[in-house]
Amino acid sequence: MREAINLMSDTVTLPTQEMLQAMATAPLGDDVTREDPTVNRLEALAAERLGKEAGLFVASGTMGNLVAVLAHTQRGDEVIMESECHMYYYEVGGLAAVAGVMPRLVPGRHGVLDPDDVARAIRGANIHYPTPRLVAVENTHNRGGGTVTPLNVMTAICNIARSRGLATHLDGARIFNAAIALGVDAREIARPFDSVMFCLSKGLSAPVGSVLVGSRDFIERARKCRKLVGGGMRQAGVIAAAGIVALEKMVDRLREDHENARLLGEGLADIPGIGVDLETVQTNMVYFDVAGLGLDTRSFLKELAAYDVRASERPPTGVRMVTHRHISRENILYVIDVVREIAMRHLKTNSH
Ligand code: TLP
Repeated sequence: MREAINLMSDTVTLPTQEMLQAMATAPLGDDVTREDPTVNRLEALAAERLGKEAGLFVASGTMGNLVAVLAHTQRGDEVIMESECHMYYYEVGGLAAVAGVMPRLVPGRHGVLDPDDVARAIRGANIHYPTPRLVAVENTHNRGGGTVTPLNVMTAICNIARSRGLATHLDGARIFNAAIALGVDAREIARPFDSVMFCLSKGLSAPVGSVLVGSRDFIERARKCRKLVGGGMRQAGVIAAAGIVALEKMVDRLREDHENARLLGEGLADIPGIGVDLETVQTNMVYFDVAGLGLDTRSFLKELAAYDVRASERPPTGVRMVTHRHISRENILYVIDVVREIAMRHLKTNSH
């Protein structure tokens, strides 16, 4: 039987042999008292790679974003963010439930914010208003299609925020995908932001973990916030060891995932009844719509599963496919064939 092709997310990637080896031999200590040499090494490496003073290893991207918000804000403050961003959409309402902040949503274009809209969303001082404290940007933008915000746009947003006294945070879960797409060092993307969170456990293939980076002062506060949410891990070097390999060895290969996503997007765009906006296929994601086949997301995914292909749902009629290390060019060609077969079947049925 053919092995299942799992395009649900790049989070499904398994650790490499080199990671497992590093995990087995990593020097360990108690990280709550900063005595885990492997965690310390990962945090320093992450800070250096993103051009910031310090880093903090966290259990997940969700925890990294939450800890950043906790460290930047006080309860009742307002945080300006894109309407479809992950922090608002997929993080269990932690912004409200834990940090007690008010999200102020600004619609972007495929997830990319217009700096003028951000400027308009920042309110002046008024006895009636919450205090605007933070602007959060997501690059690459997940629900936007894995889209990339250009450097000049990020700089403009951060300059506006700073001039109005607000801090800036980047949800850079996939910052290295953005760096490859923009053809720049990830430091350039991180530069204008006060804090950046990025994930080791997505395309970079580490089994667990994300890193939050920023100034020494900010990370000091964030460390306390991490403890508050139960994220003080002990011999965490056993997982940080894989993160070091992820950063040192796994970044350049993300290029392949982008090429495969492009191949997939173009292949799907050619199939009648499948709607793909190729403009949004910029990194390792392909979003498409199956309404043209007279199907909803659930029934399409069921048919896809019969061919051992998995993808994630964006109901009512949307589907997301994410390319990663376990997806080959040959897999992509197979998936395009399968989708064509499903489409032909339905277009024929519909025309009867
Ligand atoms: N995204 C996941 C989940 O939404 C399922 C995915 O499959 O894409 N920021 C961004 C932009 C993300 O895409 C994600 C995860 C996170 C933060 C949160 O990271 P984790 O899953 O480690 O908490």
